Amino acid sequence: MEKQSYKTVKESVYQILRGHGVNKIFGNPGSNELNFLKEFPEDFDYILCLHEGVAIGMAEGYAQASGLPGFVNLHAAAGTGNAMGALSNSVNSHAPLVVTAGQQARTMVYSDPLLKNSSAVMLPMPLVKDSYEPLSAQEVPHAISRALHLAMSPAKGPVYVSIPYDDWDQPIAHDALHLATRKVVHFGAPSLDELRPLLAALAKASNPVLVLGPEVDALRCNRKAALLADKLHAPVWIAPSAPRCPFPTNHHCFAGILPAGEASLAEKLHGHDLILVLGGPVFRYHQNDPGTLLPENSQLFLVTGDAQEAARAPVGDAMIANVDAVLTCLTERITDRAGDCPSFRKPIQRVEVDHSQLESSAIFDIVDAIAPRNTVYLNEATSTIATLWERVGMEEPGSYYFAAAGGLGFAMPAALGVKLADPTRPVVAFIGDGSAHYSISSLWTAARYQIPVIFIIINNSGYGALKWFSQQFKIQNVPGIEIDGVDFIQLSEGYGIAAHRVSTCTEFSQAFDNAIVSNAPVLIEATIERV
Ligand code: TZD
Repeated sequence: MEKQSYKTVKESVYQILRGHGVNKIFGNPGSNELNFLKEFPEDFDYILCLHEGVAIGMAEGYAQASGLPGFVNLHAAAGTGNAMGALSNSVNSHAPLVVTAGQQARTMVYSDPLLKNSSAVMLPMPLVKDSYEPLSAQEVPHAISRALHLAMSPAKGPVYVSIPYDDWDQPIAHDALHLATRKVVHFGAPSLDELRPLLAALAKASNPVLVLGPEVDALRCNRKAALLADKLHAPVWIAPSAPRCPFPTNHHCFAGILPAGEASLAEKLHGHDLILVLGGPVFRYHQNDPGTLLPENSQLFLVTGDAQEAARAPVGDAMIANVDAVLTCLTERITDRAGDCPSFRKPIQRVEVDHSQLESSAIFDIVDAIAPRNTVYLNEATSTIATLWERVGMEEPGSYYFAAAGGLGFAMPAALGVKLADPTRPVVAFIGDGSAHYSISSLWTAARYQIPVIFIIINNSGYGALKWFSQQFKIQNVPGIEIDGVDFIQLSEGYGIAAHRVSTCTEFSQAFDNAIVSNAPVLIEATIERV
């Protein structure tokens, strides 16, 4: 029995996927992929995405929220090309993806046929951790097994494998049988001796500050970070350009999200003698705002599981280690500072919910008041990011996802992947009327598989973030930043999703309330003033 189920390359690859907990394949197939999909096993789901960027975004959301690898099935060079924008986010967010693409048959490639992926290994570089095309059919199971282990090892990331389609029905090599049960584990906890310099620096610091990056949330050690902040009486900032929320935003130590410019960031950290950065880059800037990297008289210490991030940091000492393990040790060893921990949270003036015209702050206040506390948020209404961080409480680990390289088209599919990974948590995606178009066909996948995500299109009739940047740059009359004449209700209904247009606070509040109880995919178009 056992032997029969491992007879072909294809059967052994499905068995390897089962060994890694993979039972969902996100993809958009072509003729090169059909051999892999024929007699599709009953214990797997094929999630059809109508564009490859959607397949990658959805696999990324699924992988980040489930902790399992995301497996993607693309079509040759054209499918890979369409996926590249989305891959730029995945490589930056350290999403553990195995991205496969069908290659033409080995027996045909010599003649440069249609659908040959020439230089397949080079194509997705540098947006993957590794890229490979097996040299024989018998190597395919090993290539997939290696890709899965590599994608899941720190620092995690996407791995690409190109597979000729006549490989799938070939017999396997006998030693492929071992691959489905192989385990690769990673520890990376420093010894107490190795941590002593950091412990001593923290004990000596008179005014320490914590800056948290996405690894804290990925390792689900947000509450340990809160405990450490409490013990140190330290404010907690989220590292700039945050793709995740590593700290409960309703906690009294939460100071906010750091600005993404050198001078403005250093100004926020002014007065702190020790800056401890946990699990993120130092720093991911966006605005060109030259200045000193750190305030005067302060020392920076970075703890990260990513050797590249440690090496790249332009300032401060770094330790490459598992951030969760380091937090465990620090919280056990650090003694509480005397007195009560002060509050660093800024108070918020909430918007009155009445018949007045909606604005983005009202949208976030209403959502915050109605949504259950464990709701997961995604934001791609790019001019509203700071407002969301101020107004929406995010308490549990895994409460927020944002495109890690800023590539639009991430939030709609990622929301679907997040919901598939954990159907018990409500998922709300705020999408700009500009961003919506990069992955609009996500709506079809939401309808087809009945994935109950709430999409809120914040419609300000244009590229609001670019208008803000043009003001900063003092550039006038920029073409190409106004969008008019899109009917999101018709688009949404055309893809099979119920949709409602609202423009006042009370209308939005009612529509959102209904959406939360409906447990069905829904789109709310919230029209706000043109920016
Ligand atoms: N293309 C891609 C794939 N990613 C990008 N980040 C951009 C273009 C450039 N871009 C931004 O960085 S923000 C933005 C663009 C076009 C405007 C998005 O407009 P929106 O949201 O309507 O979605 P706001 O709130 O009006 O900014």
